[in-house]
Amino acid sequence: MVKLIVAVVQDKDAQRLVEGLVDKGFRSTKLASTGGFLREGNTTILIGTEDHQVSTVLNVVRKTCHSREQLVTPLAPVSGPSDSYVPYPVEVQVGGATVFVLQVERFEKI
Ligand code: 2BA
Repeated sequence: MVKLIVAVVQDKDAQRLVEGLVDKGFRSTKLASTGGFLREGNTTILIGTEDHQVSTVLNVVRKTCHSREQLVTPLAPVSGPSDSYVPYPVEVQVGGATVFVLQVERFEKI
């Protein structure tokens, strides 16, 4: 059975992840993506693999992707008085990786 692993990772970790996957013989596709919350660039990696290889792929992700603190300055509210609004930066923890493992109905190389 084939699985598709979709991993959203930080740009800083993407190259190491792809290299780690190549070292273990996995194929992957790297897509430029943007996080909905921070609205900053991140990287989405697609990995098609066999069921029994999923845990090996996840171990490579664990080894290569790290979580980091990031400061975010909230936007001013859309309604209400904006002159009294003081935007305090808040800290969010980003990553190591957000991973989805999907069942693949059919896989063909043509
Ligand atoms: P962003 O959406 O830019 O989110 C960056 C970080 O901001 C998140 O890190 C989380 O710590 C925080 N965050 C996101 N939404 C929030 C909210 N509504 N309230 C408070 N804090 C929030 P991660 O959770 O590690 O996510 C990193 C990136 O992974 C996300 O970037 C997004 O591109 C992707 N992602 C995370 N969860 C997802 C999901 N359920 N579906 C699709 N993509 C997801």
